[in-house]
Amino acid sequence: MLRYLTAGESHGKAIIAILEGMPAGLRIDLAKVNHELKRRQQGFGRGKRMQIEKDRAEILSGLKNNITLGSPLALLVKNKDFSIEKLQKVLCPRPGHADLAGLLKYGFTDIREVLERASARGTVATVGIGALCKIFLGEFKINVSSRVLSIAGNDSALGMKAVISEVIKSKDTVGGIFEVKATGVPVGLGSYVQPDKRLDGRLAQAIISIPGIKAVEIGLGLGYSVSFGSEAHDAIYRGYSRKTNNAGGIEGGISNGEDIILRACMKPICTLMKPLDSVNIKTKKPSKAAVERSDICVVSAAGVVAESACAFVLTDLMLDKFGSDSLRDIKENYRNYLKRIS
Ligand code: EPS
Repeated sequence: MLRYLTAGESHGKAIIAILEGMPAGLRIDLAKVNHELKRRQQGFGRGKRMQIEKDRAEILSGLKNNITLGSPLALLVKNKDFSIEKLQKVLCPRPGHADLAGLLKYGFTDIREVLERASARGTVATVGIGALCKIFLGEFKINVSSRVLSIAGNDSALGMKAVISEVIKSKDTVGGIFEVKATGVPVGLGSYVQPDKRLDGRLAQAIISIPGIKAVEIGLGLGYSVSFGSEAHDAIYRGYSRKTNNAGGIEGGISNGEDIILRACMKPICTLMKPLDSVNIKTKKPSKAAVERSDICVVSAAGVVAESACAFVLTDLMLDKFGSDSLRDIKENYRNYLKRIS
C-alpha cells in the first residue's frame, strides 16, 4: 500500500511529506519534482506570497544515487515566509474558511492557530508527492495533465482572463472548473468488490479533499442526469474499442483502458479584501471578517494539485495490481498482463 503523511504550517519553517510504499529501483529526477512545484505556483490571479516563495524540494531519505530504495521518501520544502511567531492574532472569522469551525472545535482563542494548517499552502506537499508518483507512472507511459475549463462561467481564454482582471479591480475573488485527464492507464485498476477499492470513489475522495474543491464529476458526470441510456453509454466495437468516452475511463469502479477524465469545481477564495459580515470572537460584537494576504483566483493551481492527487491514486492502484517491491518485477508483471489481455 502506498501512503503519505504531510506536516507544516503556512508560515512555519517548512512543508514536509513522507511517502511510503514507492518500489525500489525508480530513478528520481529532482528537476521534475521542482517543475511540478513551480507549476503549482503559477496562474493568473495568484497573490503576493507566490512572489516571495520559490518552492524547491529536498529529498532527505529513501534514495541512493537518486534511485529509490523502497524505504520511505521524506520530502522537505522550506518556506521563505517563516513568520508564524510574529504574525498578529486573527479575531474575525472569514465566512467559507475553516476559521470558525476550527476555532470552536480545537478551543483556540486565535484564528491564526486554525488557518496556519488549514491554508492551501499545504498543497505543496500533495504536489511534491504527486510529482514522485508521476515519475513512477511515466515508467508505464501514463500521463496526468489538467486544464482550466471555465472561470465564473467564462470558457474562452480571453473571457477567463478578463473576468479575473475585473475581479482584481473590484477586490473580489472568483472560482471555476478544471479538468484532469490521465492517458495510458491500463484496463483493470480499482475494483467493484468493495466500495473503498473503486477507482472513481478513490479519485473523488482524493480530489474533493483539496482545499476549496466543492464538486467532482467523472466523465459525463451530471450530464448523465439528462441523458437516455441509449445515448449515454459507450458502445464496444471490434478490438474492444470505443467511439465515445462518457464513462470517463471508468466502469464498475475499474479503469477500462480509455482516458480517465474528471472535472472539479473550485469555490472562490474566501479571504476577501472587501470582507463579509462576521463576529469578533473576543468582543462577540459584529465586525467585518479578517483580511489577510491571499489570492484572487487559483483554479489553475488547483488543477495541478488535482493532477497530483490523481497520480497518487493511480500509482497506489498500479502497485496493488502489479506488485510493490521492485520496479523491475512490476514491469515484468505489467508486460505479462498486457500480453494476456491483448
Ligand atoms: C498559498 C499560500 C498562502 C495563500 C494561499 C495559498 O499564502 P499567504 O497566506 O501567506 O498569502 O496565498 O492560501 C489560501 C488561499 C488559503 O485560503 O489559505 C499557497 O502556497 O498555495
